[in-house]
Order: sequence, then structure tokens, then C-alpha cells
Amino acid sequence: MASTAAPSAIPPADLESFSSRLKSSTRILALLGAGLSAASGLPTFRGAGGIWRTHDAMQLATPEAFDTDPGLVWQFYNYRRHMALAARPNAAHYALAELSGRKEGFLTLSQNVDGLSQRAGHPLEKLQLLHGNLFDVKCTDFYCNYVQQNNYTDPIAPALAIPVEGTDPTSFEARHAVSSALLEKKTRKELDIADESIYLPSVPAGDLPHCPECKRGLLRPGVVWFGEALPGKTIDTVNQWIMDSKKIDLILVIGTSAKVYPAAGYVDMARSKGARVAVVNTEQGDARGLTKDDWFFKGDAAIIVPEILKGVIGDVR
Ligand code: BJW
Repeated sequence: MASTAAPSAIPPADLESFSSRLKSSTRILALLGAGLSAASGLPTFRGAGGIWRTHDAMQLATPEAFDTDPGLVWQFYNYRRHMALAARPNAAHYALAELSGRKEGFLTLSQNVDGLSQRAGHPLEKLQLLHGNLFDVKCTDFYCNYVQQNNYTDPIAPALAIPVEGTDPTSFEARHAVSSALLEKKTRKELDIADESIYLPSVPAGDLPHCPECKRGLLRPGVVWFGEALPGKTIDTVNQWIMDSKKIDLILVIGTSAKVYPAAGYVDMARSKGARVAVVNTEQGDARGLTKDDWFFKGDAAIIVPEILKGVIGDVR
């Protein structure tokens, strides 16, 4: 039942067959990605305007990057924390939180680190954060296990204050200028006059957040970088939920390119348990391997998700 509808126009037959399946489903998974938060103003990673289109993931989101230049990596994550704090959950976050509360056999696997699902009231026991959380910090010292959750300090260290003078640091222009300068590590000399105020000096390790417990290690963001294992407890919980029962009725795949593993692999795992797949995405090309029994809903998750869940959750605003 893959649809070729115009953006945001949901074919009534698709809506009807999906709603019917949703109503009768007792075991549902949701796999969430950055597109869910796009309408909240947060950039995705791979699409148009995506972070990895202009930022080299290997210089910012790997353990090696942190070893090489922890100041640059912290500037990037301090900025991401700032943006996430300024953002607000959108209608799709609220709709999914509501659905999760209403369906007992429901588990959300979120790749998002922005905290918006939590702020929308998503039941925490039904929310597994596959790639961690921007607002967790942990010590990098090998012998120290310090982890702090819910750290919302912005900036996380005085030296990481976003150096934008005379401009609203939350404006698109300032964000863009700051993140571009971050990526390219531009020096003041290289920037043109209009960019002067956003020059980002390198931040010495001594000025970065340090572990309050061991006093030795640098703190790092509690997110999962490329080449790192996903949190063991999270993987165990997800695998157990999937394996525990003979069947899964439905998997909602919302706003993800489904290119990053092991997260993307959960779609096939759910399918192997009988799940029908419903993809919500602005790009049809990111909905691979759908069968005639699946659904593709094209458009902005913030509009589509409340609409397709309406039959079960009603109007949630
Ligand atoms: C909209 C929209 C709107 C836009 N409405 N839709 C198997 C094969 C090949 C490689 C591997 C493999 N297994 C593992 C790997 C390696 C690697 C990997 O997958 N690489 C691939 C890129 C090829 N995986 C890993 O390294 C993982 N670790 C691992 O496997 O460890 C093994 C291990 C075991 C034991 C010991 C040691 C190691 C870790 C992956 C961590 C990913 N981390 C990041 C950064 C997190 C922190 C941060 O935020 O900075 O996670 S990368 C980035 O990608 C982030 C995201 O969560 C993740 C997924 O991206 P997402 O959410 O799908 O975003 P986009 O931008 O890709 O897609 C957005 C979608 O939304 C698009 O489709 C748009 O069209 C759509 N959209 N607007 C609806 N309004």
C-alpha cells in the first residue's frame, strides 16, 4: 500500500487500513529519527540542511575526534544542547507520547538525543534511547564511572559560551554562522567582516568540564558516537521486548533515514516477527523495502503523525 500521494495528503484508503491495524495492534514498536524533531527547528543529519552535510561526522562524533580535539567536540555539543533547549516538542512528539500511554504493548526506540520526547511526556519506561542523551554527561577517565543525568547547564562551561555579540544567538543566521565556523574551524583572519563576531577560538582542555568525582577525567557528552557500542542495558531491554513474544503487529518508522546500525536493523527484526511497517518521511527514497502490506506516509512528521494516530488517540494538541 505504498502511496504516491502529494506531500501531506494522506490517501483515505491508506488512512483507513492503517487506523484499523493500529486499533487492533497489541504489540507496537516505534523507531524514531531526527526528522521527528525537524519541525521543532532541529536539523537532521543526512538530508538537505543536515548536520553531516556540512560537518564531518568523523571530526565531531567519534571517540577519536574527542581524543584529538575535545574543545571542538564540546563546542559542537554545547551548541547542540543550546539548540535543543531552545526547541519545543512538536505535535508528533505529543501524539506519540499519548499513543504510548494508551497502548500497553508499546515500545519506542528513539535515535534522538534532543530530549523532546521526554519533554512531551512520553512514558519513560516505554522509551529507549538508542544513541544516548545530549543532557547526560560522563567521565572519560578509564577508572571512573561517573555519569550525570539531566545536566541542563547552558553553556556547560563558561569557556563554551556561544560567542555571538550583538546578535540573537538563537536566530537562524547566527546558528548557521556559528556551526559553519565550527565545522571549518575558521580563524578570525579567514572570516569576512560580517562574520567577525562569531570567531571561535580553540578551547583548552583545562577550560572544559571536568569530572567532579575523580577530578582527573574530562567529562564528555552521554551520546553514542560512531564505532561505540549502544548502551548494553538498552540493547538488552529492546532485544528482550522483541524476543519475548511470538509476534509484533506494527512498527512505526518515523523521520529516520534508517541508515545507521544497529538501530535500522530493528525494522527487519520487527518484520520477522510479523510486523507491518508504516513509514513517515518527507523522502520516499528513505523508505526502502516496503511491501504491499506496508504504508508510506509522505510529509512532515509533525503533521502526519497526529493525523494517522487520531483514530486511537483523538485530537491531541
Ligand atoms: C523528515 C522530516 C520531517 C526530514 N518529517 N521526516 C552494519 C553495516 C554498516 C555499518 C555498520 C553496521 N553496524 C554498525 C555499523 C557502523 C555504524 C553505522 O551504522 N554506520 C552507517 C552510517 C553505515 N554504527 C555504529 O558505529 C554504531 N555502533 C556500533 O555499531 O557499535 C558496534 C560495537 C559493538 C561493540 C563494541 C564496540 C562497537 C553507533 C552509531 C551511533 C550513531 N550516532 C549518531 C550521533 C549521535 C550523537 C549526536 O547526535 O551527535 O546518531 S550519528 C546520527 O545518525 C545520530 C542519529 O541518531 C543517527 C541516525 O540518523 P537519523 O535520525 O536517521 O537522521 P537522518 O538525518 O539520517 O535522517 C532523517 C530522516 O528524516 C530523513 O530520512 C529525512 O528524509 C527525514 N525527514 N525532515 C519527517 N519534517
